[in-house]
Amino acid sequence: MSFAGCREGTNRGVRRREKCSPAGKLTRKGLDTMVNVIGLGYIGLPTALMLAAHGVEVVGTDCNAELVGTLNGGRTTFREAGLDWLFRDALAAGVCFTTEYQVTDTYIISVPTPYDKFSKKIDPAYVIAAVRDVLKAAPDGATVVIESTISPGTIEKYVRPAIEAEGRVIGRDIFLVHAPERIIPGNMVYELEHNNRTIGADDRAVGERIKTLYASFCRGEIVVTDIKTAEMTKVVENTFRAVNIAFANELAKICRHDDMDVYEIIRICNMHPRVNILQPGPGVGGHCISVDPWFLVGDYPGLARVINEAMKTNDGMPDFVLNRIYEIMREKGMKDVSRVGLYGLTYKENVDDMRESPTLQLLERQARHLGAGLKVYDPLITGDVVANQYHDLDSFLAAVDLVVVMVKHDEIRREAEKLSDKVVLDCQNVIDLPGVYHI
Ligand code: SAJ
Repeated sequence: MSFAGCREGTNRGVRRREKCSPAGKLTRKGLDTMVNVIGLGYIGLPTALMLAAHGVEVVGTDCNAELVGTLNGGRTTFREAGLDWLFRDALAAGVCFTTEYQVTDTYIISVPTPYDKFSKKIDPAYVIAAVRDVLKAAPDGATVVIESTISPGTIEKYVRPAIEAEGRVIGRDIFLVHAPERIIPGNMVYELEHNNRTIGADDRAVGERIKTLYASFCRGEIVVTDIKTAEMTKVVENTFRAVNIAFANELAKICRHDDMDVYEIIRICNMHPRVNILQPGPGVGGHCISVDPWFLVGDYPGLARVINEAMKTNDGMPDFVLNRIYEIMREKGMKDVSRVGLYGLTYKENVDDMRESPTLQLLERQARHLGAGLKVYDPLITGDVVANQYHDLDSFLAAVDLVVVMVKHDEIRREAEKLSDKVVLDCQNVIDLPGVYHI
């Protein structure tokens, strides 16, 4: 299911509150508001459901009619622990989904923010289009909350001018807030409820009002600050993690060079009270850690040097894995690439999200060298997305001699014994069998 945001001119119309709102269901928490959540993807949907399940009147809007139809048909659009339960609670509480923008006083925009791979800058088109569409519905006095991850200065550079161009005065007609999301795929529902949050607002009172709204479900501490600080904290959090992972990946390369055990070294170092190194892996995927730090490189190319190198290190990992495959095949006298299988297609374990996945990056690198034929399997990807893809573990294993563990899904940890007669390159350090190779 695509969560692509809507660009210009896709506004499906404006709808008045009463048509979509269930009678008698206002605010157990005393919040006299209806929230229109715009963009029902990985962030917008859980947020809309969480608000609704906690007594806030919510209408979810998305330009993708198929997605809206699926939700209205009583099905969620992606797999996530606890999401289906939350969905049931929210439906019982009266949440509804539409392609139309609502007339209300609070909007939460959570549309995607892709980045331009060449310039490394954010592409704010979806956010701007959503803001423009919201303004067609929003009455004077409404608050527009941007949840989408944006680079520092995006609101100043693009969102404020978009609002002013419509003749609306910020701080009088429209109030702006940035409330960046922080939830981790795989544990979203729990983290939505328990993580601390940041609210950036021009106006303290507006920030406090939005804080009260999020506090309807969020048990963490909610800090109110200014918009630019909120924008920056979000990107810095993901950059910190990206740089830490890059450090681990660089250590893996150093240790490989002199045949040292990087995992043991990191384990021991992390016993120091002030050291906390993350784990090396076959690359960094997802739409956050592998993307957001580039915003800083794109905007501050002369200053963001460490970040730039870290991102290049992470981006180089699929090539490093390809090289390890080549080394192992040579060592074992293996010649047939079609007997090599990649386990895992998603960007990390136990999610069905393939955005920027290291396996897809690796396959692309291989294709660029005119290579092909690697077999691929992922228990969470049911559709056919790449060539030579398998849909069950046993037939995948029967077709390969060398298994490359790219993703540590629960399945492979459970079924590790099935790899005992294979050559294994374990890029995730989860297979405890003799003779296993590592990155
Ligand atoms: N990875 C490693 N080594 C590690 C940890 C992760 O190689 O030790 C890889 C993963 O395999 C994956 C990638 O990094 O390919 C990113 O995965 P992740 O689990 O680190 O993070 P995301 O992208 O799923 O979610 C992050 C989270 N940010 C932080 O922890 C600072 C989450 O809280 C954010 O809300 C999310 O980005 C976001 O939407 O920005």
